[in-house]
Amino acid sequence: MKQMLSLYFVMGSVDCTKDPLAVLDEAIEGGITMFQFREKGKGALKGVEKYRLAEKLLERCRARNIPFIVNDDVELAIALQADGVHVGQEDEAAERVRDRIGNKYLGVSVHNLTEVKKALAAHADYVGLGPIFPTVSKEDAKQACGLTMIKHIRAHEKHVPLVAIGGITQQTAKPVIEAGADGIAVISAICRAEHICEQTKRLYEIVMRTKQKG
Ligand code: TZP
Ligand code: MG
Repeated sequence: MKQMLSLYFVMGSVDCTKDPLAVLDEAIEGGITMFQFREKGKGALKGVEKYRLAEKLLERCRARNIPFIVNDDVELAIALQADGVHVGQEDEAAERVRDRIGNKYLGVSVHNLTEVKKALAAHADYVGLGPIFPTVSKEDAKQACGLTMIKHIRAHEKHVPLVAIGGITQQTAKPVIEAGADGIAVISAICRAEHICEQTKRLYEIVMRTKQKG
């Protein structure tokens, strides 16, 4: 799990300025280790259109052995036979999701140590902590928690698989890993890059190099 979290790409059609399939292809080519389909925000696809896009993105991930996680839509994850589900604190309770998805991966968004402990009690496979820094990609994002929250959680929960999210860039990936995260989850650092594949490769190298040192 900690290996898979290294470079976790999160994306939906709203985040892309070009064809999401092309964006995902380039990101996979660049070395992402996990993918989350997060179809959210203004203009997000719904119903059958959402399903069709998910299906195509899943196919790309399957071909390259990249775990495919669905954000906050248990029905979709089950229908697609996706690899897992990611839920936030305001979504369906993690315990219930765990019951519904059996042994698929379960990720839970957290903001503090109490929420980490709750997620672990609900048998989450990993937690996503954030926003670490201010983000442009989530309308209802809470206040940035900074690197100190990563350190705080790591000091109390030494083994929890933890991916950091929110405003992480090529400049901040290294300190985030040094603070104790097992990986970085990014939207805009990849989606808004001019050369997606090259940018992804750079992020991958920074994460891997920093993890090796730790
Ligand atoms: N959850 C907390 S911050 C965030 C989510 C989904 C958005 C991350 O996007 P970016 O562009 O990498 O800051
Ligand atoms: Mg959610």
